[in-house]
Amino acid sequence: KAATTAAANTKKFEGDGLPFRAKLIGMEDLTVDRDEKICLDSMFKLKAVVRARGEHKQRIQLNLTMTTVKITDETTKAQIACHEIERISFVVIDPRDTRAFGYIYNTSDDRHQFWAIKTERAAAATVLALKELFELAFEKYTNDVKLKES
Ligand code: I3P
Repeated sequence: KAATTAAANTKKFEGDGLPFRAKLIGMEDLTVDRDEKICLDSMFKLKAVVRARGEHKQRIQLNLTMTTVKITDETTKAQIACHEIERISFVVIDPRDTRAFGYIYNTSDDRHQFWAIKTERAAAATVLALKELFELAFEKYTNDVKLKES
């Protein structure tokens, strides 16, 4: 039964994955791979940078697939980033803005990039979908381990 439920849950992440319209607030390297306060400080700083510039934020599309978060430019469709789920170590919701969230992506050369994103709708929907992906990935990992052991 549990397996059937998990399979049904994976459907929406197949192919191009689950899409979300959003805007890119900004990105910067942090010194840690998880810390709510450091992430929120970064979020406010990146928002201030956007305000100071006085330019529109870049419109993007997020696609959540089984293994990655893909970020593309909404207008040109050019790929901006492709983040493997297993390299995302922390997700944060902006308590002052229901449409903003961010996450830390750990690069292969061990940098901790914080990506700050403004979603078109409630950020909680995107964060919940991300959480589902983490759970599915963990489930798959534990099942693979069990298979190897049996
Ligand atoms: C816009 C307003 C929008 C914002 C937009 C601003 O300012 O704050 O809410 O979109 O950002 O330009 P104004 O009211 O002065 O037109 P988000 O809520 O999606 O951030 P943008 O220009 O970066 O798209």
